[in-house]
Amino acid sequence: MYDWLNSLPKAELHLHLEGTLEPELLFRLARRNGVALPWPDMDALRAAYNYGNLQEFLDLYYRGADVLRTEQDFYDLTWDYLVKCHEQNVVHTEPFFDPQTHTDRGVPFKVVLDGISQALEDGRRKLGISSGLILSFLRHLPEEAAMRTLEEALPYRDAFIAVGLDSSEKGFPPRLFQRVFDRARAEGLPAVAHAGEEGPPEYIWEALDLLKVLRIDHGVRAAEDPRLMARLIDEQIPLTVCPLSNTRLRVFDHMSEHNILSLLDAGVKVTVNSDDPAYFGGYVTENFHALYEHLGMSQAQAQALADNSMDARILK
Ligand code: ES4
Ligand code: ZN
Repeated sequence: MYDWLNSLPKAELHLHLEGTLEPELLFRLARRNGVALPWPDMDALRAAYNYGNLQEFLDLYYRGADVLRTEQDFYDLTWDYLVKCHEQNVVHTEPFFDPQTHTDRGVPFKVVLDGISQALEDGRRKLGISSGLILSFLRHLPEEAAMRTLEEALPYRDAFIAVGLDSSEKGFPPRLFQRVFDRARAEGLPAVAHAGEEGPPEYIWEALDLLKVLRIDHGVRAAEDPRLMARLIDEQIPLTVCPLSNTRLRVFDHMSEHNILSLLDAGVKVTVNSDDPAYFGGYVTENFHALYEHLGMSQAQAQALADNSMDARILK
């Protein structure tokens, strides 16, 4: 079954490039850049991959990203991910990057963007993987900081297909970012947003009605709100679900309790994605395989999930 799932052509629509930083590359870049790490070795780092919630993960994820300094670092990070896509028959990807994680440490926006963009271009040329980059704002920082980031990005407008919203969810509702998303839309940039991962269904309503998103990232808590479920089904709004992420961050205590197949069977346009694969124990195929192992996903359901991912692309 693993090989069959691996061979399915699929798109990945919820992937943080900073979350593809594998321990081997993290240590290699730390050495290359002379960055001191709080972990003595890779085993100690892997032992820290044990989170009680989203915030505990994010603290480690932002610490890890500190080794990314040069254009070559961002190229290497992105290229390694694309090779993984190639191995798993991910034929299209729409990855996120978080510019503020880097610009706030003094790494110039253009250094980050050029490294990523060059790798995506090589992915198209050498691996045949189509892609479109999503610029994501950190919601734990003020809206003004997101607005400055957008202004800094607009000279490179054509390097992006959309804007997104991520980081700590609870206490940072989508409504706080309405003006930034209005500005992005005025520039012709569509939007997606993380909502309903740890936050309530109300945040999903806000993402749809105020930020006017095309897709919801995660969105699994929509199941708590029947009116919202009816809307998602009626309008076929895609949810980019990340099963291994949800269990590692304790959104569900065990994969056997995950609601993705219930959502699929109810008619919601759900997709399978890896979120931060280096930190959550697997890339897209491993996420599909976990659904087979723990939820008894059928081949027809797997095919429907893969077809949904191709349909839900922003870049067609
Ligand atoms: C994230 Cl799993 C998750 N949730 C919200 N923001 C994120 N950034 C990277 N991974
Ligand atoms: Zn995410």
